Amino acid sequence: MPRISPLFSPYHLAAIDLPNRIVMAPLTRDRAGPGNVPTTLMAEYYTQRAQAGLIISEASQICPEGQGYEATPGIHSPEQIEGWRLVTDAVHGAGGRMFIQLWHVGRISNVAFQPDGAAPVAPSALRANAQTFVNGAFVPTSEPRALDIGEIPGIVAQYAQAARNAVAAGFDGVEIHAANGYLIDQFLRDGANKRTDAYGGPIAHRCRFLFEVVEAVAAAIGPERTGVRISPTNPANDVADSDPAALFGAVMEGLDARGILYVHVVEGASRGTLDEGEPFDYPALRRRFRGAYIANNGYDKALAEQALTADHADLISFGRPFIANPDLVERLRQGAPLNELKRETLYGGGAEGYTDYPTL
Ligand code: 8OZ
Repeated sequence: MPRISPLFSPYHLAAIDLPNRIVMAPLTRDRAGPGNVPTTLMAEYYTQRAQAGLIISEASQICPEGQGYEATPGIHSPEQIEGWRLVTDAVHGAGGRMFIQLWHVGRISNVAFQPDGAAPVAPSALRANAQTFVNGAFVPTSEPRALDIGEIPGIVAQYAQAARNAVAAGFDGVEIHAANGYLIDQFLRDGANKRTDAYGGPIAHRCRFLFEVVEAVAAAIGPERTGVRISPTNPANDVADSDPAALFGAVMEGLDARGILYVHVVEGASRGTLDEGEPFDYPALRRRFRGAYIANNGYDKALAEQALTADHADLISFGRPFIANPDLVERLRQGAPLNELKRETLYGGGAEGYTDYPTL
């Protein structure tokens, strides 16, 4: 009998039946239309990839202040909800399932994106040594201002409203972006969060913002439709922490207590490989959480099969391979070679390097 790859065994993600263990990772492509509204071209791109067990959308800002890069889609205006409806209808029509990634960039922004050219917001007034993407070019981030404690409930409420908007737009669930040095990650880490109030200092305080967001989103649309993405050792966007093992141990326990659907873990340094970044005990993280564990970063077919067989993960997400291979699922099934990624068309532009990668 031919061996059946563990990548192709079905999985019950709560009430959502996945035909395989292959997840399309969230991927920023900067192709939203005017008003940061999703387009029919975006619907075509995602629909080409609908064989994935689950698609997670590119990061999508929950409010105007949450934007940090050009032409990233939002999920806060009626036009954006309508635009996403085109996408989810097309993906569902092709037999797929899709979550949206909810994003607030915090200090990884530029005054060019902020209402009235104001300073971006962050836990503390510390500029990140990082770049954003404005008018087709990379530019430094702007100096942020520290959020007043009285502003925090309003941002938590924006996450909850974005989650309701996502359901109205036809998404099957949401992934809260708590990774890669954006607002929630800025609160989590002591390198970026110097607050002395209830949202800074000890680990329990630094986790407070994340847990409030998770509770608000879960109350709005259900914990069984709520996932969270974290990146314990990713130094991207200038975040660092003095004790990532203790911090993310507490994060996992708090997420477990709130009964959410999954945790999606960027293992290592993003845009890198599994062995880049600080060594970290990911299995110890997984043991603290009873929901699904989605592993990400630099997996190929062999590594993914190993991780599933060893019960390291329930699902594996693929990023760069999905950009260059609309039929990645079929290619993995056949063990076929993969197309090369074209870096020059990653961010911005139209169909070229987006919807024109060849299938087998
Ligand atoms: C690449 C370029 C811009 C944004 C992330 C949302 O790292 C991103 C992102 C990636 O999570």
